[in-house]
Amino acid sequence: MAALKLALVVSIDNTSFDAVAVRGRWDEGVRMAATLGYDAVELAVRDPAAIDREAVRSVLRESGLAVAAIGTGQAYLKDGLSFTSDDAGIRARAIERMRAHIRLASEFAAPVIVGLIRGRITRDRAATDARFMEALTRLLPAVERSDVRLLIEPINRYETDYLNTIGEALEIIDRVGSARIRVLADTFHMNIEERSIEDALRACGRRLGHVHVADSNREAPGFGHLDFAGILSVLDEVGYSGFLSAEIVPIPDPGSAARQTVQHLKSLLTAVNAEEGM
Ligand code: LER
Ligand code: MN
Repeated sequence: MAALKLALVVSIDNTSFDAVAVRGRWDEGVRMAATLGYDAVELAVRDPAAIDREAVRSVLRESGLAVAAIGTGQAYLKDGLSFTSDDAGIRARAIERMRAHIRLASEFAAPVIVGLIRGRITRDRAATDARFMEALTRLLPAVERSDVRLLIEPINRYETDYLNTIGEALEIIDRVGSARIRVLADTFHMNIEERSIEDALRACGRRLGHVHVADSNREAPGFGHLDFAGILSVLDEVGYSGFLSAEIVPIPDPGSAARQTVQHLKSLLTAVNAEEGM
């Protein structure tokens, strides 16, 4: 089994998004992740212009953690920015904001997530696809210059009506035709939307760029009924060697949820490795 690395989502701002175990005291969150044995943090950033980069850099250096990805959902949730809005001004501001996220990501050698900021279906599906494709195409030069990747994340139907499945994201990725755009597979959303989580992961193949882990109820892995042993074994099959980033609700509390994730996934990884060695 390729050495998968564990990351914990930490929000710099005090977000209202519920599946972030650590919000507010982000520096304590980073230190906690390091203590619990995580390899990295995924930083949720509303606006890169509003964060103290030096402080982030110094806490990361001190804790020895990498940045697994930069999340951008708060630019949509808090600031209403969207690539597919009917309002051309909002679309332009969403692209500008994403350029700032790309610059930040490049400083931390991390990919950038295109999640809720893709927006919802406006007018019709074809018009929405065209707007989304335009945003991605306009961002490509910055992506290439900065040597980062964009990660398109399928999100379940209760949060958006646009791009719910891995197949829909792969179709867009193939249409853009750049190896710098990959898919982000989130086990919580996949449990709602996919016919088979394993088959959807197989369909990604090399286009799989990042993985969010949460159980069926969005609690830490092992607290619901997803088959993480099966998921890890398919990730191995497709040659995925990136991060498993815990995007989980803080139940029963942030520390316990974060600890449970490490314990559950590490014990499964040990079991998969032992089986392979047999
Ligand atoms: C983000 O990674 C996500 O999974 C969504 O549910 C909300 O942004
Ligand atoms: Mn996610």
